[in-house]
Amino acid sequence: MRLDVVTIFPEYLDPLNVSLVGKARASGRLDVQVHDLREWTYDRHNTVDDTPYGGGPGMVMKTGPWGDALDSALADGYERGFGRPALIVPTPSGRPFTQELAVELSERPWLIFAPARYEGIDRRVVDEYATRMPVYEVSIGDYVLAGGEAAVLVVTEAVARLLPGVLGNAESHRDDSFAPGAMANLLEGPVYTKPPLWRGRDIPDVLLSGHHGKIARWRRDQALTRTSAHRPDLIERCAPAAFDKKDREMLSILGWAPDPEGAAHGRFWRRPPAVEE
Ligand code: 6GU
Repeated sequence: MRLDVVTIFPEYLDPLNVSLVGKARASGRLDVQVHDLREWTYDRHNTVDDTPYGGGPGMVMKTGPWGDALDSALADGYERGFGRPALIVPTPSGRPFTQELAVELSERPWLIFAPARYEGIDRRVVDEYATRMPVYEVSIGDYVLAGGEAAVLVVTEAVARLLPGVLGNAESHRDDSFAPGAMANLLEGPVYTKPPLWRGRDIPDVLLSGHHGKIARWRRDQALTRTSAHRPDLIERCAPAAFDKKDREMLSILGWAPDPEGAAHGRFWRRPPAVEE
Protein backbone atom coordinates (compact mmCIF):
# COMPACT_ATOMS: atom_id res chain seq x y z
CA MET A 1 0.00 0.00 0.00
CA ARG A 2 1.12 3.54 -0.75
CA LEU A 3 0.35 6.50 1.56
CA ASP A 4 0.92 10.13 0.64
CA VAL A 5 0.57 12.89 3.25
CA VAL A 6 0.55 16.55 2.23
CA THR A 7 1.09 18.84 5.23
CA ILE A 8 2.64 22.12 6.38
CA PHE A 9 4.22 20.17 9.30
CA PRO A 10 6.11 17.22 7.73
CA GLU A 11 7.94 16.58 11.03
CA TYR A 12 4.57 15.96 12.72
CA LEU A 13 4.49 12.70 10.72
CA ASP A 14 7.87 11.48 12.05
CA PRO A 15 6.12 8.86 14.24
CA LEU A 16 5.35 7.01 10.99
CA ASN A 17 9.00 5.82 11.19
CA VAL A 18 8.41 4.08 14.54
CA SER A 19 6.89 0.83 15.79
CA LEU A 20 4.37 -1.09 13.70
CA VAL A 21 4.02 1.47 10.88
CA GLY A 22 7.81 1.98 10.79
CA LYS A 23 8.33 -1.79 10.48
CA ALA A 24 5.66 -2.06 7.76
CA ARG A 25 7.61 0.61 5.84
CA ALA A 26 10.97 -1.07 6.43
CA SER A 27 9.60 -4.42 5.22
CA GLY A 28 8.24 -2.82 2.05
CA ARG A 29 4.57 -3.50 2.83
CA LEU A 30 3.93 0.24 3.15
CA ASP A 31 5.37 3.07 1.01
CA VAL A 32 4.91 6.39 2.83
CA GLN A 33 5.62 9.72 1.10
CA VAL A 34 5.31 12.90 3.20
CA HIS A 35 5.16 16.16 1.21
CA ASP A 36 5.61 19.74 2.44
CA LEU A 37 2.66 21.80 1.17
CA ARG A 38 4.85 24.94 1.22
CA GLU A 39 6.93 23.51 -1.65
CA TRP A 40 3.96 24.47 -3.82
CA THR A 41 3.95 28.15 -2.84
CA TYR A 42 5.66 30.75 -5.03
CA ASP A 43 5.59 33.93 -2.91
CA ARG A 44 8.28 35.16 -0.52
CA HIS A 45 6.30 34.18 2.58
CA ASN A 46 5.25 30.71 1.36
CA THR A 47 1.62 31.62 1.97
CA VAL A 48 -0.81 28.70 2.24
CA ASP A 49 -3.82 30.52 3.76
CA ASP A 50 -5.98 33.60 3.25
CA THR A 51 -9.04 35.28 4.79
CA PRO A 52 -12.45 33.60 4.36
CA TYR A 53 -14.94 34.89 1.78
CA GLY A 54 -18.04 36.06 3.64
CA GLY A 55 -15.98 37.11 6.63
CA GLY A 56 -15.60 35.40 9.99
CA PRO A 57 -12.74 34.29 12.18
CA GLY A 58 -9.60 32.40 11.19
CA MET A 59 -8.01 31.63 7.86
CA VAL A 60 -8.77 29.21 5.01
CA MET A 61 -6.18 27.11 3.16
CA LYS A 62 -5.75 28.25 -0.44
CA THR A 63 -6.66 26.19 -3.53
CA GLY A 64 -3.39 26.75 -5.42
CA PRO A 65 -0.83 24.98 -3.21
CA TRP A 66 -3.23 22.07 -2.49
CA GLY A 67 -4.04 21.55 -6.16
CA ASP A 68 -0.37 21.58 -7.20
CA ALA A 69 0.75 19.36 -4.29
CA LEU A 70 -1.98 16.78 -4.88
CA ASP A 71 -1.36 16.74 -8.65
CA SER A 72 2.34 16.12 -8.01
CA ALA A 73 1.69 13.24 -5.58
CA LEU A 74 -0.87 11.78 -8.01
CA ALA A 75 1.51 12.00 -10.99
CA ASP A 76 4.24 10.18 -9.01
CA GLY A 77 1.92 7.41 -7.78
CA TYR A 78 0.35 6.85 -11.23
CA GLU A 79 3.82 6.74 -12.82
CA ARG A 80 4.82 4.07 -10.35
CA GLY A 81 1.63 2.06 -10.99
CA PHE A 82 -0.12 2.19 -7.61
CA GLY A 83 -3.63 1.91 -9.10
CA ARG A 84 -6.73 3.74 -7.92
CA PRO A 85 -6.09 6.43 -5.28
CA ALA A 86 -8.51 7.58 -2.58
CA LEU A 87 -8.31 10.99 -0.91
CA ILE A 88 -8.70 11.12 2.89
CA VAL A 89 -9.55 14.52 4.35
CA PRO A 90 -9.43 14.57 8.17
CA THR A 91 -11.95 17.07 9.54
CA PRO A 92 -14.13 17.32 12.65
CA SER A 93 -17.10 17.66 10.23
CA GLY A 94 -16.33 14.27 8.59
CA ARG A 95 -18.00 10.89 9.02
CA PRO A 96 -16.91 8.97 12.11
CA PHE A 97 -13.75 6.91 11.58
CA THR A 98 -14.64 3.35 12.63
CA GLN A 99 -13.04 -0.09 12.48
CA GLU A 100 -15.34 -0.86 9.54
CA LEU A 101 -13.90 2.11 7.63
CA ALA A 102 -10.35 1.08 8.63
CA VAL A 103 -10.99 -2.34 7.03
CA GLU A 104 -12.37 -0.71 3.86
CA LEU A 105 -9.35 1.62 3.57
CA SER A 106 -6.90 -1.25 4.24
CA GLU A 107 -8.21 -2.92 1.07
CA ARG A 108 -7.24 0.06 -1.11
CA PRO A 109 -3.82 0.23 -2.84
CA TRP A 110 -3.21 3.95 -2.34
CA LEU A 111 -4.37 6.58 0.17
CA ILE A 112 -3.61 10.30 -0.06
CA PHE A 113 -4.11 12.30 3.16
CA ALA A 114 -4.87 16.04 3.12
CA PRO A 115 -4.75 17.21 6.74
CA ALA A 116 -5.71 20.89 7.17
CA ARG A 117 -4.74 23.54 9.69
CA TYR A 118 -6.66 26.80 10.31
CA GLU A 119 -10.39 26.72 9.51
CA GLY A 120 -9.99 24.10 6.77
CA ILE A 121 -9.29 23.89 3.01
CA ASP A 122 -11.16 25.87 0.34
CA ARG A 123 -14.11 23.60 -0.52
CA ARG A 124 -13.32 23.65 -4.23
CA VAL A 125 -10.26 21.43 -3.66
CA VAL A 126 -12.34 18.54 -2.28
CA ASP A 127 -15.05 19.07 -4.92
CA GLU A 128 -12.43 18.97 -7.70
CA TYR A 129 -10.73 15.73 -6.61
CA ALA A 130 -14.09 14.10 -5.80
CA THR A 131 -14.77 14.10 -9.57
CA ARG A 132 -11.67 11.92 -10.07
CA MET A 133 -11.50 9.59 -7.06
CA PRO A 134 -13.33 8.50 -3.92
CA VAL A 135 -13.01 11.11 -1.15
CA TYR A 136 -13.42 10.21 2.52
CA GLU A 137 -13.91 13.11 4.93
CA VAL A 138 -13.34 11.55 8.35
CA SER A 139 -13.46 12.64 11.98
CA ILE A 140 -11.70 10.69 14.71
CA GLY A 141 -14.04 11.76 17.51
CA ASP A 142 -16.23 14.42 19.05
CA TYR A 143 -13.57 16.95 20.01
CA VAL A 144 -11.65 19.57 18.05
CA LEU A 145 -7.94 19.28 17.19
CA ALA A 146 -5.80 22.16 15.94
CA GLY A 147 -5.11 20.25 12.71
CA GLY A 148 -5.61 16.94 10.92
CA GLU A 149 -2.05 15.57 11.31
CA ALA A 150 -2.78 13.65 14.53
CA ALA A 151 -5.81 12.12 12.79
CA VAL A 152 -3.53 10.97 9.93
CA LEU A 153 -1.41 9.12 12.51
CA VAL A 154 -4.53 7.55 14.03
CA VAL A 155 -6.00 6.40 10.71
CA THR A 156 -2.63 5.16 9.43
CA GLU A 157 -2.01 3.02 12.52
CA ALA A 158 -5.53 1.53 12.42
CA VAL A 159 -5.14 0.71 8.69
CA ALA A 160 -1.50 -0.49 8.74
CA ARG A 161 -2.09 -3.13 11.41
CA LEU A 162 -4.72 -4.71 9.12
CA LEU A 163 -2.33 -5.11 6.16
CA PRO A 164 -1.33 -8.70 5.38
CA GLY A 165 1.87 -9.63 7.20
CA VAL A 166 2.05 -6.51 9.39
CA LEU A 167 0.69 -7.99 12.64
CA GLY A 168 2.45 -11.31 13.10
CA ASN A 169 -0.66 -13.18 14.20
CA ALA A 170 -3.44 -13.50 11.59
CA GLU A 171 -5.92 -14.35 14.38
CA SER A 172 -5.30 -11.01 16.07
CA HIS A 173 -7.95 -9.04 14.18
CA ARG A 174 -10.85 -11.41 14.68
CA ASP A 175 -10.85 -10.61 18.40
CA ASP A 176 -10.65 -6.82 17.97
CA SER A 177 -13.37 -5.13 20.03
CA PHE A 178 -14.85 -3.49 16.92
CA ALA A 179 -14.07 -6.15 14.30
CA PRO A 180 -16.91 -5.99 11.73
CA GLY A 181 -19.19 -9.02 11.91
CA ALA A 182 -18.02 -9.99 15.38
CA MET A 183 -20.75 -11.84 17.26
CA ALA A 184 -21.20 -8.80 19.46
CA ASN A 185 -19.05 -5.67 19.48
CA LEU A 186 -18.03 -5.74 23.13
CA LEU A 187 -15.12 -4.01 24.80
CA GLU A 188 -12.35 -6.34 25.90
CA GLY A 189 -11.94 -7.05 29.60
CA PRO A 190 -8.80 -7.03 31.78
CA VAL A 191 -5.65 -9.07 31.04
CA TYR A 192 -2.88 -10.31 33.38
CA THR A 193 0.62 -11.74 33.17
CA LYS A 194 3.37 -12.88 35.56
CA PRO A 195 4.16 -12.47 38.41
CA PRO A 196 1.10 -14.06 40.06
CA LEU A 197 1.39 -11.73 43.08
CA TRP A 198 2.27 -8.02 42.80
CA ARG A 199 2.01 -5.58 45.74
CA GLY A 200 -0.43 -7.95 47.44
CA ARG A 201 -2.61 -8.19 44.29
CA ASP A 202 -3.25 -11.64 42.84
CA ILE A 203 -4.79 -13.02 39.64
CA PRO A 204 -8.47 -14.08 39.34
CA ASP A 205 -8.46 -17.79 40.30
CA VAL A 206 -10.35 -18.85 37.17
CA LEU A 207 -7.41 -17.78 34.95
CA LEU A 208 -5.15 -20.24 36.80
CA SER A 209 -7.72 -23.08 36.69
CA GLY A 210 -6.79 -24.43 33.25
CA HIS A 211 -10.53 -24.80 32.57
CA HIS A 212 -10.88 -23.27 29.08
CA GLY A 213 -14.68 -23.18 29.12
CA LYS A 214 -14.81 -21.34 32.46
CA ILE A 215 -12.07 -18.95 31.35
CA ALA A 216 -13.95 -18.09 28.14
CA ARG A 217 -17.15 -17.53 30.16
CA TRP A 218 -15.35 -15.30 32.69
CA ARG A 219 -13.81 -13.23 29.89
CA ARG A 220 -17.19 -12.83 28.25
CA ASP A 221 -18.76 -11.68 31.54
CA GLN A 222 -15.94 -9.18 32.05
CA ALA A 223 -16.48 -7.87 28.50
CA LEU A 224 -20.22 -7.49 29.13
CA THR A 225 -19.59 -5.71 32.46
CA ARG A 226 -17.07 -3.30 30.97
CA THR A 227 -19.19 -2.57 27.90
CA SER A 228 -22.24 -1.97 30.08
CA ALA A 229 -20.28 0.55 32.16
CA HIS A 230 -18.33 2.38 29.42
CA ARG A 231 -20.37 1.94 26.23
CA PRO A 232 -24.03 1.18 27.00
CA ASP A 233 -24.82 2.31 23.42
CA LEU A 234 -23.04 -0.82 22.13
CA ILE A 235 -25.24 -3.09 24.29
CA GLU A 236 -28.43 -1.30 23.17
CA ARG A 237 -27.65 -2.02 19.51
CA CYS A 238 -26.87 -5.75 19.94
CA ALA A 239 -29.45 -8.03 18.28
CA PRO A 240 -30.76 -10.70 20.71
CA ALA A 241 -29.10 -13.39 18.55
CA ALA A 242 -25.69 -11.92 19.52
CA PHE A 243 -26.14 -13.23 23.08
CA ASP A 244 -26.37 -16.76 24.46
CA LYS A 245 -28.30 -17.78 27.59
CA LYS A 246 -25.35 -17.05 29.91
CA ASP A 247 -24.84 -13.64 28.27
CA ARG A 248 -28.49 -12.81 28.90
CA GLU A 249 -28.13 -13.86 32.55
CA MET A 250 -25.16 -11.53 32.92
CA LEU A 251 -26.99 -8.68 31.15
CA SER A 252 -29.93 -9.16 33.54
CA ILE A 253 -27.55 -8.92 36.54
CA LEU A 254 -26.19 -5.69 34.99
CA GLY A 255 -29.73 -4.32 34.83
CA TRP A 256 -30.47 -4.86 31.13
CA ALA A 257 -33.82 -6.06 29.72
CA PRO A 258 -35.05 -6.66 26.14
CA ASP A 259 -36.75 -3.56 24.69
CA PRO A 260 -39.58 -4.76 22.39
CA GLU A 261 -40.58 -1.18 21.45
CA GLY A 262 -37.02 -0.05 20.76
CA ALA A 263 -36.24 -3.07 18.56
CA ALA A 264 -38.01 -1.35 15.62
CA HIS A 265 -35.40 1.44 15.90
CA GLY A 266 -32.33 -0.76 16.44
CA ARG A 267 -32.42 -0.48 20.24
CA PHE A 268 -32.79 -4.07 21.37
CA TRP A 269 -31.91 -3.62 25.04
CA ARG A 270 -32.63 -1.03 27.69
CA ARG A 271 -31.59 -0.51 31.27
CA PRO A 272 -34.53 0.68 33.41
CA PRO A 273 -33.33 3.60 35.54
CA ALA A 274 -32.36 2.61 39.08
CA VAL A 275 -35.09 3.52 41.57
CA GLU A 276 -33.83 5.77 44.38
CA GLU A 277 -34.71 4.81 47.95
CL1 6GU B 1 -9.94 14.54 11.67
N1 6GU B 1 -9.43 16.97 12.56
C1 6GU B 1 -9.54 17.95 13.47
N2 6GU B 1 -8.92 19.12 13.25
N3 6GU B 1 -10.22 17.81 14.60
C2 6GU B 1 -10.81 16.64 14.80
C3 6GU B 1 -10.74 15.58 13.89
C4 6GU B 1 -10.03 15.79 12.76
N4 6GU B 1 -11.44 14.54 14.39
C5 6GU B 1 -11.91 14.96 15.55
N5 6GU B 1 -11.54 16.21 15.81
